[in-house]
Amino acid sequence: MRMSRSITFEKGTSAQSGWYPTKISKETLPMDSTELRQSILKHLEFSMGKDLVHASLYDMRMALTLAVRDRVIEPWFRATRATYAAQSKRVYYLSMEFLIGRLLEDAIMNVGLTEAAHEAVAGLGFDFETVLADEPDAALGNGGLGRLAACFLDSMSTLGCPAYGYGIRYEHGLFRQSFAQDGRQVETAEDWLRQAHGWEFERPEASFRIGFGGSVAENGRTAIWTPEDAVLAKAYDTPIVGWQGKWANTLRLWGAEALTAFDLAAFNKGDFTAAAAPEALARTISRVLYPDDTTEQGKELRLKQEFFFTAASIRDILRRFNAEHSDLSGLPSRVAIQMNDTHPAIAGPELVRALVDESGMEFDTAVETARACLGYTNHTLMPEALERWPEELMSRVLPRHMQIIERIDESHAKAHPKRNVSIVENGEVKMGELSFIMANKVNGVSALHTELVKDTVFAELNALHPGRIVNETNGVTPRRWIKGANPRLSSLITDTIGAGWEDRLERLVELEPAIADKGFRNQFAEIKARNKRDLADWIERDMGIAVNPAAMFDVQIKRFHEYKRQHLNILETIALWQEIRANPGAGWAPRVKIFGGKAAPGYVMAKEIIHLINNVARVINADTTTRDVLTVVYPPNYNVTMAERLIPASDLSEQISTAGKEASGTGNMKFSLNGALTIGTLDGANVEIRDLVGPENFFLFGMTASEVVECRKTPDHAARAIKASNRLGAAIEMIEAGAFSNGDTEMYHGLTQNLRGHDYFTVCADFDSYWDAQRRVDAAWGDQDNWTRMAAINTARTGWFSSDRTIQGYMADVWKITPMI
Ligand code: F58
Repeated sequence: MRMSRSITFEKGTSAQSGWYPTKISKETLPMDSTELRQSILKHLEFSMGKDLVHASLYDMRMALTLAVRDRVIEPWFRATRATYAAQSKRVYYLSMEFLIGRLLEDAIMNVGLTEAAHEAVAGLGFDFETVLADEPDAALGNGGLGRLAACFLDSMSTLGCPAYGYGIRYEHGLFRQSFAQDGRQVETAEDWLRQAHGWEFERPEASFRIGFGGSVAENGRTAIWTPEDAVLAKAYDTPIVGWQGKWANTLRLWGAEALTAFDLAAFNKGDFTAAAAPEALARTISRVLYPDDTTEQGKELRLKQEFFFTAASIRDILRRFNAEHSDLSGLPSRVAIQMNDTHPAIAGPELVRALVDESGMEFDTAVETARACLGYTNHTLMPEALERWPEELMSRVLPRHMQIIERIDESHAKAHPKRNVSIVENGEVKMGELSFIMANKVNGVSALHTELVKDTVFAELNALHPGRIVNETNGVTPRRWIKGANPRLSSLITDTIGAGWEDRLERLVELEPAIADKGFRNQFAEIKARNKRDLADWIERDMGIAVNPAAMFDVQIKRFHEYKRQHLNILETIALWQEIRANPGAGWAPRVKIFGGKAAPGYVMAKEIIHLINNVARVINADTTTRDVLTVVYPPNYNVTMAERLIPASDLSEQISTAGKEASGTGNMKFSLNGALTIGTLDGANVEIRDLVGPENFFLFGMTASEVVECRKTPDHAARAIKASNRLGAAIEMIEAGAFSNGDTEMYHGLTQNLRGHDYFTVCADFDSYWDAQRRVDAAWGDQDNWTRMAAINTARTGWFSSDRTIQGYMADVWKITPMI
C-alpha cells in the first residue's frame, strides 16, 4: 500500500460556503507495519545518523516519532489549504499553559497506527511500551487549566475547527517533585528540552520583535511607542492531529531570543559573562513556567511573559489576516481569539494599539472591533487568583498599553455613569475586569461556577452587560483519557456498542442495557481488577510498597490547595486508622488511599499538608495490625502520564473541595468515565456529574456553596465542629501530640491551629458528613456486583463530558464557527 498526497477538494455548501475536503483517497489509509518499519529505518539512518545495531532507545523513539510525524503532515497541510480556500474564520486559543504530556502514543492512536507501530518496533528489537515511555512529559502547565487547553486542541482537530493554540515554549516546564527531605516536597528544574523535541518545527521566518518599557509620543489621534528593550519571539510549531487523522491544527509556541545574540567586543576583551548577557537575559522570558511572583522581579517577569506571547500572537494573527484581506473592519468575521483566563488579557489593549497606532483606526471603532474578536474564560473565583497588576509596573513595562487601558476604562465609565466598576482601582489594574469589558463573551466552566461568576465577581458587569456571560462546562478528550489510557475498557465498549464512539461519546449511553447482564458486569469488573493489578505492580516496583489489589483504590490526584482539602482526606484517614485499631474485627472494607499532586513552591500550608500525608503514610503503613485493610501511598511527581496510569485503576474518586471553590474540575470527569464512583461535594462539575449518573450512584456529602457562606458567619464554626465530633478532635490531637512527627508537637502547629481557628475552607464543619459518606462507601463496597453496576453506570452516563461537546458549545455560542469536517 502506498501513501499518496492526493486529496480532492470540492466546492461545498457548508456554512462557511467554501472549499473543504470531501474525499480522502484510499492511499491515505494507514500504512502497514512493513512500511512503517521502512520509514523508521530511514529516519534512523538519515535523521538520527544511526545504524540499527547502534541505535539507542532515544534513537528508536525519535525515529518512530519522525516516521509518525510524517503521517501527520498530510492532514496538517490539507487542513491549512482547506482553511485558506474556504476563507474560514479561525480560532486562536491564547493560553499561558498547554499541559500536553506525551504526544507519541496519542498521535499513533489518532492516525490509526497502533498495531503497525507495535509490530514494527518489536520487529526492530525494541519493546514498544519502553519506547513510548522514553518520551518526557511536556509539562507546560500547572494543572486543570493547562490540561483543559490540551484537551481542547485535540477536540478542535477532531472536529475540524480551524484553530491555532498560542503559548510559550518554556525551557523548563513544571518543576519535578521529590520527597527527598523526610517527606517534604523538594522542587528541581525539569528539563524536557534537553533532548531534541521531535514534534516541533522551528519557524525562524515567523519572528517578531517584542518591546518593553520606553516612552510614548503623541502623534495626533495615534501614538508612537518607542520601547526601551526588546526581545525576539520565535515560533515553534507542533502539529496536533485529530481523531483518525482527518484534520490537524497547529500549536504555535513562542521562544524568546536576544535581538543581538552576542557581544563580540566584550568577549574579545575577555568579559565572557558580559558577552553572553543579552542572550541570557532575553531567554529568561521563556525560561520557566510560572516564576515565583512573590518578589518584585518575579512579578515583572510574569507580566513580561504574558505580554511577550500575547503580543507575538496578535501580530501573527494580524499578519495572517492582512495576507488575505485588506479591510480590518472584517477582522471579527475571520478571527476569534479566546483568552484562557486573564493571563493573555493584554490581548485587548494590544489589539487596540495595533489597530489605532499601526493602522489608523479610530479608537472607539478599534475597541469595538477588538471586542468582537475576543472571548474570555474565567477559571476561578478565588480573589488571589484574579490577576491585578500594580499601575506603576504596568506603566513602566507597557506605557502605551496603560494609556489605552485608562481610555477603555474612561469610555466604559462614561457609557455606564451610574455604575461603580472600573479596571484601574487603588493603584492596580484588574485584569478580570479588563478581560470582561474587552470580550464579547465571558464564560464560566461549569453550570454552578457560571452562576457564581454572575452573582459574585462579575455581578456588576453582568448587570451592565446581560447575556455576555455564558456557560461552557468543561470536558476531556476521550481519545487520551479512555482509548489511550484504558485500552481494556475501550475494547469492551467497542465489543458492546460497536466502533465509532471515540468521537461520539454520547453513544456511551448505549452501554446501559448491557449493564443488566451479569456477564457484562463480570467483564467490566475484570478490567478494573487487571488495571488495579498493573497499578499495584508499578507501586511495588517504584515505591517498594506492597498493596492489596483487591482493596478499594481510593484516589485523590490534583494540585495541592487548601480549598481542594487533601487535609480533610488525611484527617479521615487518621480517624479511620484509629477506629480500625479499636475495632479490628469489624469487617472493614480494605482500602488503599492514593494521593498525587504538587504544591506551588511558595505555598507553605499546602506543603505542610504534603508533608503530613507522607508522615501519616509512614506511620500507618508500618502498623502491622492494620496493614491488611489500610495503606497510604503518595507517589511523587504526579503528572499527566501518572494520571493515565492511576485513573483507569481507581475505584473511588475524591472530589471533596469546599463548595463554591472548584470552578469545574476535569479529573472528576476522567474518573467517572473510567468507572470510578465519586465521593464529592456539590461543587463545580460534580453537580453535573451527579445529575447525569443519578444521586444513587454518587456519594454526596458536605455543605452547599450557600451553606458554606452561612457557616462562615459563625466565627467559631470550626471549634464547634471539633467539639461535636470526638473522631475529628482525636485525629487533630494525634497530630498535635506528635504521633506523625516522631514526638515533635510543634511540627504541624500552623496546620492544626488553622483548623481550630479560622478554618476558612470548612474542613471541620464538613468532617462528620464526609466520615458518614465514607462509611456509606464501605457499605456499598461490600456488595461487589452492585458496586460494579454503579461503576458501569458512571461510564455509560458521562459521555456528555467529552471535550468535543465543550468545543461544539464554544463554536456555537462564542466563536460562531462551523466545523470544516
Ligand atoms: C482550574 N484552574 C480550576 N488554574 O481550578 C478547575 O476547577 C478547572 O476545572 C480548570 O481550571 C479548568 O477550567 C487552574 O488550573 C491554574 O492552574 C492557575 C494557573 C496560573 C497560576 C495559578 C494557578
